[in-house]
Amino acid sequence: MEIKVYEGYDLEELIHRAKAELGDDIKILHYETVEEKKFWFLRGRKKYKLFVETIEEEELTEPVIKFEELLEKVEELIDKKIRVSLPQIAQNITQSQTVPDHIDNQCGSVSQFSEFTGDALHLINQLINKDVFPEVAKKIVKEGCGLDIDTNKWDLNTLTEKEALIKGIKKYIKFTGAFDNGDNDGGEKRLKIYAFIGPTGVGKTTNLFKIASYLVIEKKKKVAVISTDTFKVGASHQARTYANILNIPFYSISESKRLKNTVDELRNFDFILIDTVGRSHYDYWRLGEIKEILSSLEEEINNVLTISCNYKNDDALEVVYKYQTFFPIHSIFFTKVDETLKPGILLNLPVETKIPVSYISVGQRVPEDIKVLTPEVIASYIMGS
Ligand SMILES: Nc1nc2c(ncn2[C@@H]2O[C@H](COP(=O)(O)OP(=O)(O)OP(=O)(O)O)[C@@H](O)[C@H]2O)c(=O)[nH]1
Ligand SMILES: [Mg+2]
Repeated sequence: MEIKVYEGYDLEELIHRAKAELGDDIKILHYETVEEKKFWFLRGRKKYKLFVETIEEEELTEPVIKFEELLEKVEELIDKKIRVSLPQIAQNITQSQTVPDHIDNQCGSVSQFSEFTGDALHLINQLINKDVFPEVAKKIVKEGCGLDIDTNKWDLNTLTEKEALIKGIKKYIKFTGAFDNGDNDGGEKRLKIYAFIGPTGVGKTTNLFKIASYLVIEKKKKVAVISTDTFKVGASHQARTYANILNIPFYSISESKRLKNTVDELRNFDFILIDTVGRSHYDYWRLGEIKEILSSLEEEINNVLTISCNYKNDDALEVVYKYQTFFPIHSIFFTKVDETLKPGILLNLPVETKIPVSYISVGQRVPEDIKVLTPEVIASYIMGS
């Protein structure tokens, strides 16, 4: 683009000149007048300055746009806009307490919150900020709501937001309680086997020994540990050291037959905790190997899927679904909650998969950094209190 200036005494003539020179498609930006005085006592003559924008050849030719490509781009932009602005929009709604018309019209997804008002909206917003899926947040918050007569919208009917959250958690999440739950109910004594499975480095071995410590030291249970992790260098040494400190039997086993025989020998124990080698959920071959070893046992095995809270929500869901195709999962054991500010995974995973949850690991210290999961514990971590 270039700007040309034409000067003369007749404006129309200047326009003609510009068109003759640059073609009919010129763009006139503006013109100004100046008075040209030769002597101070004479009236000056009016002179014009015409500013014209020249249009380049390329600009004139019509751009070739494929309709499908354009549509794809527009869809992409809308998608991006919705994703980026949802939490912000939720916040706006919270502040104004009502859904502004223009937002509702512009972005259909926002209307998913329009049935809520007041503290309920505030709580939904808080959950979304902790990376809770909007659908999960809505479901859970609704449990602690009643219909507000004035606005005909859902608002909290509990004293505090935390109470509402706990109500929703109780409705949608199942809790196994501690692994020795029900042991003192006078029922028949029975060997319980828990196998810790999950991706690499999530904290299976460390947390297995936290549980072992609790069962041995606090509950005076007879506990043995079997490690099927003969793959990782030093794994057996790490586990054996923990077992020695607790003074409990420890076995390192890589064949299904030996596992069966060892479990037969430990029949009079209260608990056998099995540590497995960490495997990627995409490594079907290796997951098949773990399955094969464990399936040699006739006894029921409670498979504890260990997942780190600093996993992305979608990745964690993928881990659960993939592991589920190999193992029936007794419970999800969350770890490393101390490594994230947004533990929405604590709600998303159990609500979406309907698998019960058991424990949460809150640091590296063995044995103290562990808690049995309850609705109150989850609510505290989500609310950051
Ligand atoms: N910050 C933090 N670190 C943890 C937690 N739980 C375990 N860890 C650490 O995570 C690291 C890996 O723990 P491991 O128990 O060896 O993990 P694993 O799942 O057995 O690993 P593989 O056997 O290699 O698959 C260790 O440094 C642990 O101390 C936790 O709750 N918080
Ligand atoms: Mg390990």
